[in-house]
Amino acid sequence: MQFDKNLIEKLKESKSVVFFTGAGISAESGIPTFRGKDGIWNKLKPEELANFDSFLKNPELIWEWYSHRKKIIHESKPNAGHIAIAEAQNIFTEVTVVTQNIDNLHRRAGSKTVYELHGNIERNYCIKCKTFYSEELDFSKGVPKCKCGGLIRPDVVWFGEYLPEDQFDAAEKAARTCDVFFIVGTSAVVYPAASLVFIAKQNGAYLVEVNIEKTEISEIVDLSFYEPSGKILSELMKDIRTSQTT
Ligand code: BJW
Ligand code: ZN
Repeated sequence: MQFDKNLIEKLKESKSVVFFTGAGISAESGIPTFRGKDGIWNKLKPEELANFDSFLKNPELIWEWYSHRKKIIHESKPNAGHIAIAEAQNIFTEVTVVTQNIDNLHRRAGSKTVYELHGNIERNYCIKCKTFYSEELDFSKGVPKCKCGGLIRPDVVWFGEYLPEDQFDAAEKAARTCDVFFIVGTSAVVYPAASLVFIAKQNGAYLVEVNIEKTEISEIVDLSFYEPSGKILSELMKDIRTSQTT
């Protein structure tokens, strides 16, 4: 990929960069996306599974879905896209990752400042007393229960639930103050996460989209790459580093 020289110069001068990521960045690690061409929710309706009422009605089914995804996530590794974003820390003064993913792959790739808007599949909590539980849950007697008798659920954000306030506030601040805002592998249809794109734009950030297809926000970005994120991000970081040494 031959990048425009002006883009490389612009990026070189940038100090604060945000990577806003979605399921597409983890697609190359073998984790299915929700929507888009190969999305799992072409077959399953998101709102029907990812909500608290469904969990109360049929916790076995919801746990079956999360246990299946947990297994895929455990067997996966960060890909070239996650690694390129972690490498960006060696290029820019400030790098913030704002992710909608629950898979922990940004941290595993080495990214230090990661805000998780929709939780993390490695944590769980009791719906009654809010006690947190680690990953090792006991499924031998069916859906895991807390000492207090309450059902244990994954610590993820379902439809109709508030995002963790500290994570969203920090993400919003980063979106407001960054020079460049990358939007990587997200359909940008889920709010309030997608509102960060508009916040970044209103505050003068340069918007770069990386996705394999057009999305809801494609019309408002400054630059788009319609190719897999692993390829684009690794080539882009390599070009910036090479140009820094010449
Ligand atoms: C690649 C690639 C490659 C593939 N390289 N790219 C009407 C209007 C506006 C908002 C609403 C509304 N009605 C209701 C709402 C609110 C609702 C919402 O946004 N709904 C819309 C869908 C209509 N939002 C909420 O409910 C949120 N909470 C909230 O609003 O609280 C306030 C409130 C409280 C109480 C009452 C009322 C309001 C919470 C949203 C929670 C979302 N949760 C999920 C599940 C998380 C846990 C889990 O993982 O199981 O989060 S849903 C799911 O969508 C998941 C994702 O994080 C999220 C976003 O998806 P993402 O990451 O964008 O993935 P995809 O699959 O959509 O896209 C992948 C992209 O990758 C595609 O574009 C591909 O092309 C691309 N791609 N390969 C580059 N190699
Ligand atoms: Zn409890």
